[in-house]
Amino acid sequence: MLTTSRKALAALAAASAASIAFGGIAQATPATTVSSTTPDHRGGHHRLDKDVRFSTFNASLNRNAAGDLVKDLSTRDNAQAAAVAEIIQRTNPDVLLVNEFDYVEGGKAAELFRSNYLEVGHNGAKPVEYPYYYVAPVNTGVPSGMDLNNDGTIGGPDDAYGFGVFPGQYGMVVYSKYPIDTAHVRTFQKFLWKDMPGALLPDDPATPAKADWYSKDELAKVRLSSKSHWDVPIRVGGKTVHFLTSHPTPPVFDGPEDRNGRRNFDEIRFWSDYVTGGRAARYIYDDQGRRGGLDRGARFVVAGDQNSDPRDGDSLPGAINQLLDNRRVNDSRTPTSNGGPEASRLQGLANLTHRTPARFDTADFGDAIGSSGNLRADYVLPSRNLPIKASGIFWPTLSDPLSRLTGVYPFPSSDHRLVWVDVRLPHRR
Ligand SMILES: [Ca+2]
Ligand SMILES: [Ca+2]
Ligand SMILES: [Ca+2]
Repeated sequence: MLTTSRKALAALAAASAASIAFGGIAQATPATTVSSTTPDHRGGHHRLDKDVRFSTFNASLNRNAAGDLVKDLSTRDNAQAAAVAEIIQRTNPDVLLVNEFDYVEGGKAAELFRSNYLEVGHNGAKPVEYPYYYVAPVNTGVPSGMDLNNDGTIGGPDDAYGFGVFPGQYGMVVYSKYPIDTAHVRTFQKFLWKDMPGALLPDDPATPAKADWYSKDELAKVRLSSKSHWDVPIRVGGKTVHFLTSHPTPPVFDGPEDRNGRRNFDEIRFWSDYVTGGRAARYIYDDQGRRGGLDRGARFVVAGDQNSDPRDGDSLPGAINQLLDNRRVNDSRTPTSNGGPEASRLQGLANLTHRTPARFDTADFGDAIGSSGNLRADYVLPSRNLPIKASGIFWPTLSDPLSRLTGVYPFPSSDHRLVWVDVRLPHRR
């Protein structure tokens, strides 16, 4: 998702906010080598342990109208979908979250992308097969019937439960080579923001009352998750890994009340409390009415475009650190690329003042004057009990032929890069 500095907001507001803000702009990244470890289910060799590749990719496979994605994926001719699919084939994740993939009831778009793009080899890349996938409704584009942006009228993308022009825009899909324990999926689409203790509810600066951007009546309905939060249990060799997926709102496109920055912070906090479990997660309830977070010792991987760089950009200070510094999270190894530092050098501007090393960047926001520059926005964060064996970001340098998949603005695939992490699971004997 395109993130810009507040300076650029006026210009953005004047333009068509929806398409720019959430930019269905496709862009790609040069690739790094990703052949380091081969899980034994691929090679067929018996091993005691299993390395499993978890991945996240904000693929910009959102469209401007309901039905457009299905139309695009119904043929094999969509160049952007093909570039996205080839990136997935070149990196070959075992378990993959795709952000910005419009939700279509019954999984039609997810199935079309699988059959027409993932299972078809592109430019010599091997097809990838995902027997399992998971999709569910999201809050984006769902009319709230309330004036949530306080502009005096009700309706439009900014008054929806999450920013979007139609229900399901900017949704997400999980693909897996391993079985998904669908019966035990937990979704948190409808969790109310006010029910998080100490929630950073925004304040209307024009009134003396505190935390009153939303009225009491609105707070009784305002949801925390801008898309959804899903706990998708993956079954690997007799073990369960909870794949914790979400896509917190960009912390921009609002006013001095910073309702999006605050929501972004609390959307990230949700998973931190969830994996901490026990008392910290007591307030949590899912869409089925069950309470609490993960058990101590559970295995998990948090994945998604969190729209927060630890040191740069516009998210609230400490937002992503809620996860990075959580003692249950393994951040011992940060994925890197060679294309990120090259793009940062070539684009200059805000990148010149960044403090996060450019080799950690996962999103290419650098070209526009006043932009936030390139950020570390996309994360794959395993639990402490899952050792990291390898990791990477698919962002090849321009001299690599695969950089045609990531490219430069306007991007052939997405403005975000695929991030992957290989973790080791003890194999059942
Ligand atoms: Ca409104
Ligand atoms: Ca106030
Ligand atoms: Ca950067």
